[in-house]
Amino acid sequence: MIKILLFVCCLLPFVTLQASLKYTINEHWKFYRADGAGNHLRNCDDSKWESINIPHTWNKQDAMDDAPGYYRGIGWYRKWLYIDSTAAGKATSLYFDGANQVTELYVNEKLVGVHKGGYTRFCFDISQYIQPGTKNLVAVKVDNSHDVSIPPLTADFTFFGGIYRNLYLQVKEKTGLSNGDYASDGVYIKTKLVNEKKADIEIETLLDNSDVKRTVLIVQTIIAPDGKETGIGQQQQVLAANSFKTSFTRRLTIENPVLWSPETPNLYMLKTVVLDKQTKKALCSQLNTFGLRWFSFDAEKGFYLNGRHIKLIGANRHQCYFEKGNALPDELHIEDIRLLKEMGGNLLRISHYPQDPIILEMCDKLGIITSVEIPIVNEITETDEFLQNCLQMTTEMIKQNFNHPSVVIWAYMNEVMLRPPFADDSVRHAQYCAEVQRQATAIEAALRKLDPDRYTMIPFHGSLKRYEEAGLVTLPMIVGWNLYQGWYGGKLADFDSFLANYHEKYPSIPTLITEYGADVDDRLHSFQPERFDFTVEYADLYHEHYLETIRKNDYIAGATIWNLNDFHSEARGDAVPHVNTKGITTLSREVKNTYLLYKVALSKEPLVFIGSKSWKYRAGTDNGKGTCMQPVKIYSNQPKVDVYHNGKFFKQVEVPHHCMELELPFVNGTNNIELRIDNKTYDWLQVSFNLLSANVQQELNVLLGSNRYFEDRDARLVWIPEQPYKPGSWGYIGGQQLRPKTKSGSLPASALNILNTNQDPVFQTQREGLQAFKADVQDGQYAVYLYWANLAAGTQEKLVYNLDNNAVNNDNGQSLMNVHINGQLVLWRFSMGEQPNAIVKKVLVNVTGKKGITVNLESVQGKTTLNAIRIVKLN
Ligand code: GCB
Repeated sequence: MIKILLFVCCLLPFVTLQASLKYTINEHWKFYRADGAGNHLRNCDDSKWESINIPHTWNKQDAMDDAPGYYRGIGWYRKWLYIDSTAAGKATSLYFDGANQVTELYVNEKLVGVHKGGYTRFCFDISQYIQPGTKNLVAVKVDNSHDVSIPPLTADFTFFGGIYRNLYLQVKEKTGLSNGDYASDGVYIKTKLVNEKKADIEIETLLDNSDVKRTVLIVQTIIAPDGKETGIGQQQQVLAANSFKTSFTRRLTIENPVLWSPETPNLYMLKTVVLDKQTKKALCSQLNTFGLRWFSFDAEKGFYLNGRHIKLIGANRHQCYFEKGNALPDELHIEDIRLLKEMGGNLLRISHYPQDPIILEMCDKLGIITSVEIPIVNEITETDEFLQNCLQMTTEMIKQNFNHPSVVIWAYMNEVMLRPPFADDSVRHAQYCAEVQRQATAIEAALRKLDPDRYTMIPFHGSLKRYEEAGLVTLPMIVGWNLYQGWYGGKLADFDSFLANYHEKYPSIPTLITEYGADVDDRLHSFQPERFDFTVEYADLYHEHYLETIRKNDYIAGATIWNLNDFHSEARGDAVPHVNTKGITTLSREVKNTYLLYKVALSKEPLVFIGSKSWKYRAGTDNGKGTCMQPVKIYSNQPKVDVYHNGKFFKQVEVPHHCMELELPFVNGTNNIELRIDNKTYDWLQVSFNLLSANVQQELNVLLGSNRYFEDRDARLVWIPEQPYKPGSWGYIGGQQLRPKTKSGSLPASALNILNTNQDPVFQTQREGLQAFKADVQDGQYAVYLYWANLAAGTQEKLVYNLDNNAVNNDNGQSLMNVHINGQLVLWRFSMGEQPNAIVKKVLVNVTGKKGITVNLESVQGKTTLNAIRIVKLN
């Protein structure tokens, strides 16, 4: 051994680590969103094709527009790629970090290969197709059509098509580490046994040789987190001509290992250098990061890392971003992991598919524990082809991500029994369940074989019976629960009872809460929050309740909020159409109230925040004292906070469970709110308040049929909830709030996507059957704007994950009405039309004789309706 060490030490200084090149080739691509014969041929005229850079998706616009659906089909990419003459006699490949979802690669008109699946990496050897020293035609056909044999089949997220992650050119010697093992980098570092005293490691290395028979030396050095080389070893290997994935294993022990944990994310490195035995020339070199830790899940006590109990709390993440779809530059991926870390999160469920490699790199680096899963969502196809694709993704996921210390769980089949397709046919249903179980058993076996040192998990939705029927409950090592009691149905306390019952029945299965969340459009507020109103205040209540339950029950090993970020889900309506807004940050990652709640609860630093940070424009009626009392949320992990209002001490408040609500007397105009402890300012917010006198002076914006406030940030104005008319004031006369009916109740607002507006909530509530809206304004000239949208239009797709909250058809037929303002007919036989279109009618009104404004609605057919009204004084 000493001899070997001496030899290696003498040898390494002469080794250059540039034996292989790998760099992105993302620029100067031509793109065409359609199929076409001959697109891979030299003579194809691509001069009119779009010029784009990768990462790229072709759906970033149509996934957000008003037309239902988005393009799911073929797109072509072409590029003339210069490959240097030094690539002659080497192994050249193209390495894709991800393209959705079937990719065909052509080089110089020849088909090189096909890859199926939109979320894992893949690599094609193009050595025999290229001409080094010249430009080579690379043409890539990508297809994101629905394909019954490729998961995901359906899901609550948009399947953006395109080459949406980095694409690399790799040039290596013909002999070296293999990239042909499911696009892994050919080195698997297995941390077989780790404790405080030692770590037993097994390194499996795979070598390719597309050359003549060769003898190589593989020199592997461990570099400790402090930069010192701790273990060095060398092995000689004879590689037959044209031999691939030749495997050899080396075992070693690291004494007194420096452990990896969320607080101390220490990383080791393994440096592998492959040398030609005779010439001593370095053929290949590579650095692999790994970490040393041990962990276990206990069904009663939760999660242990390095022998220490840790409550795991974090979030799920989807990979999309505002106006970018899923095509993100690295820095935006990195920012998400930073956001989670800064919140105090220590767990990331990488849902529902493997993500960009930088995600796990950042989790390793920042100390976030992770679970990664393959994208089987909601359902399966009962074929072997489907299962084979699932198994291929399983293998890719594990092999490509094997060395990350942050990964502790491999998962699959998210909510696979959500809506089994043959629920009404017991025989067929039993067959489907049996097939789900067969496929799950095969995937579970593959996971355990490929990686015996990590846990497996299946995330279920809140119906234990369905998973019992499919025989899935005792199959994985951990059961994940996606629970939405108090959102899709029931009440908040049902979360606690559901889990307690489950745990009593299956006390020996470790439990994670893999999802829980409530939608929030952070432009919406309510002082009477209720489920499905999309307000900040309801989501606050929801998360405050869930967080407390999760923290106080040890058998709940941990939980991941659904979701770290709002994400695209094209078929959704709701307050922000095409977006699932359960994020604790928005699509462009502005933090919501709920993010602040977790940050305060999880952080060890003293923190104090004013809630509703983004609610900068408020309005309300004068209480006769020149103020309007409205609540403000305060988050703090300190027991007492001093509140200052417009520079004056207002009150000292106690914050018992990280948050409290304070009624503050808002004045007209600027309201500076400041939070101090011991005279040190911790947080500060400026709110502009529109104090409405009982009889409107300047403007009035009222949402009819609604208890919500809505902030129009473009116009910097606030919509307020309706009230009944009182003389000397304003309000509706007659009618009732429209509450769209669902199977099990009703909704506070319509979930329809309102066409031709991005202020959907203004149109999504309605008062029906009303006789009038009256405002006792002073004399003068006014613009009166009347808002409508047909909320009975039945165009919204029914969403499976909405459970019983899809509105049932409430079409009462067309309504026709006449509208009079101050006795004058302004709209005759007015109809809202068949679509839920945003309609705004503007009428100028002169008010004289102290008569105020009265809008009368008279039914010609069906019920009268009005969605919102805005009155603005012109002079
Ligand atoms: C779930 C699904 C997730 C959905 C989420 C929701 O249970 O696993 O994909 O996005 O619910 O928001 O409904």
